Amino acid sequence: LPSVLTFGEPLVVLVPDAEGQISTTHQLRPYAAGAELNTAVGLARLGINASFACSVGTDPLGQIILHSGRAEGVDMRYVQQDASAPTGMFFKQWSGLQGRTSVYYYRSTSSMAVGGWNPVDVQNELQAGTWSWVHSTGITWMIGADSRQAATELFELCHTLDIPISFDVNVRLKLGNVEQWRECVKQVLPYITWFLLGDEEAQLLFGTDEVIVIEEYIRKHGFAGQGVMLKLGERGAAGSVAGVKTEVPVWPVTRVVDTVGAGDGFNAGWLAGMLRGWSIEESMRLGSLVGAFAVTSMGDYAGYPSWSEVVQELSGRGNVAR
Ligand code: KDG
Repeated sequence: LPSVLTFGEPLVVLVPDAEGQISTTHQLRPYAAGAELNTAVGLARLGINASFACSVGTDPLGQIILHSGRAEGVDMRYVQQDASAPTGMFFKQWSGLQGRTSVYYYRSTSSMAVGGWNPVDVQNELQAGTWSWVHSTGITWMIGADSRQAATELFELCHTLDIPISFDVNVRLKLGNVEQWRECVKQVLPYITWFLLGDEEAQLLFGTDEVIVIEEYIRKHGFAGQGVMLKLGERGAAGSVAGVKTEVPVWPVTRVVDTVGAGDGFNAGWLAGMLRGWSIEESMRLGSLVGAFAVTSMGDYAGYPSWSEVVQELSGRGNVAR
């Protein structure tokens, strides 16, 4: 099977054991997270060779990232360890309402944001043909100037080498305003093969969540790739490839615990399908299934399924509500 590289900022997330305010919680559990690491884990669980590149601090949180990725079977050899800055982190606060989670970031001084990440090793491996697909998100562009520079160079190199790129915009307004996010999209559009986004992001950036309109718009602004994948939450997902629309429904879930990480899960499922040579619709259905598993638990990727669970679900046996 082909192998994938994802790159971006990993974060340790601290999740309270119980519902309620963090200020009155006594137990917090650390999990590895970060959009691109989540997707790498999702791919690895689905049997796809996945490597992850980033920089972490030489602190214990960096160890959590390394150990967690390795435990999931992600190739972590391109994770640089940087003594100059710590690993980023965030807290999740669970409101107890359906899938509502607030997040609080502590990342502005992280190794990826200010440590001067310089992935020369990744550039060499790209040139050597190690990966057949690359995935990242807009967060990598928005956390700091060095990260943006390194990420742009990697995308330029992939483009030159004809390596397909999927890019999920992953808007985080705590990292920049809408105008800055539009700038980021404009900058990457010429390099990417697939543009992935969620419905709220579509409304923010383009004022519509009609996937065909979004594809038309980005094609007028430098996009020359394959198409757009739009994640619509409870409405499922919609894709547009050269103006042809494909829709899949949401995979039903009995109890939504936390939706953070579901979009990254969708990306992993969709990509795993595409890399297995499935049709776009089948790949989207797999994305939707992984997204459904994702919302059943509190860690970002804790709920992602293994390949055998996926096979069980797709064959109509088993139940997503666990
Ligand atoms: O998609 C999940 C991410 O939101 C989470 O892991 C943290 O990378 C993160 C971010 O920037 O929000």
